[in-house]
Amino acid sequence: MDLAPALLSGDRRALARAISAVEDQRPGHEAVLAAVASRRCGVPILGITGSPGAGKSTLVSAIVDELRKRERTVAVLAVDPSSPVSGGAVLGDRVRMLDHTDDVGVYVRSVASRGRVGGLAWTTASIVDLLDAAGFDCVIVETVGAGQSEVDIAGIADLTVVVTAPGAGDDVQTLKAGILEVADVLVVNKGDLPGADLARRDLEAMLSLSDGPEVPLLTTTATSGEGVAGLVDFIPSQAGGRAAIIRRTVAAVRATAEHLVREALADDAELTTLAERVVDGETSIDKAASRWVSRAIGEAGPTG
Ligand SMILES: Nc1nc2c(ncn2[C@@H]2O[C@H](COP(=O)(O)OP(=O)(O)OP(=O)(O)O)[C@@H](O)[C@H]2O)c(=O)[nH]1
Ligand SMILES: [Mg+2]
Repeated sequence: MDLAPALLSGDRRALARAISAVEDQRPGHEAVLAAVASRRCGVPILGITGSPGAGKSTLVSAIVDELRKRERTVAVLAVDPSSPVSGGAVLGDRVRMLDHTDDVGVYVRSVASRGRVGGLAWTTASIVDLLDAAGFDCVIVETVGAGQSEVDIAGIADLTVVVTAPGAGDDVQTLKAGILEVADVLVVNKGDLPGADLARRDLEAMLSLSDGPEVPLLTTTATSGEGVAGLVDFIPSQAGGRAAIIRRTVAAVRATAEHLVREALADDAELTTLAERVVDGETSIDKAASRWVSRAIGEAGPTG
């Protein structure tokens, strides 16, 4: 089967196979990406990140419900940090998404975040391209906010939503590390729990200290859907076209380059020799490091 035309005509099995091909970097994946490239329209990408257990998946499900009420189709990509196998989705995610399995306007897929500990798989942006070309009105990417992933998702997403919830001890404290800078919208989920007001006040206090742009702060109860319509209102209603595609392609090229360089650097045969030269006073650590990196970049792949 020729994957690209089938995918473009709405064939879900072709889409699933194309995603697997990209995820595993199988032969032919570049051809599929090239074949669908002109059919991308820069659909709005919603990034959902935040504390483990904050209710991200439940919130995604509620957002899907709301989008469907508005007659918009949606693809959900759950980037699973724990599963080493593609499709070995978080069981919970699957169960919560079962509501949508009969709906052709909803597509749910999990991918593993291999190679980027706690972060996004470096192939995520290309998978988003496939979903964009497959004709969904909106793509949601859920990722656990650990390490680099907030930063990664902000590169790909048009709207980055950082989710926290009361009751998880020092949740709000852990949000401090870099996450406020990437949030376009902050959400206190589990608004039905007693600690929600306190969590909100903590975040307000934190936001008042930051000198970045003003970030809307919403409260949701994902389990009942309360507050979710207000969040969905922030999702752009139109595809962003070329500019949106370029923005996320920047993230894709960056992630792929990092991957290539990291792989090249993993071969440290020359490193011991360089270290010896540093120890013998023939060169400095800085010079040795930049030499090692230049060699890695030189060897990291085809040019063109
Ligand atoms: N009370 C209450 N519980 C909620 C709410 N939203 C989610 N939960 C519960 O919180 C737990 C975690 O929800 P998930 O949606 O799996 O959270 P998550 O952030 O996706 O979790 P990970 O992907 O494992 O990081 C589940 O038991 C949910 O039922 C809410 O609004 N109120
Ligand atoms: Mg989840």
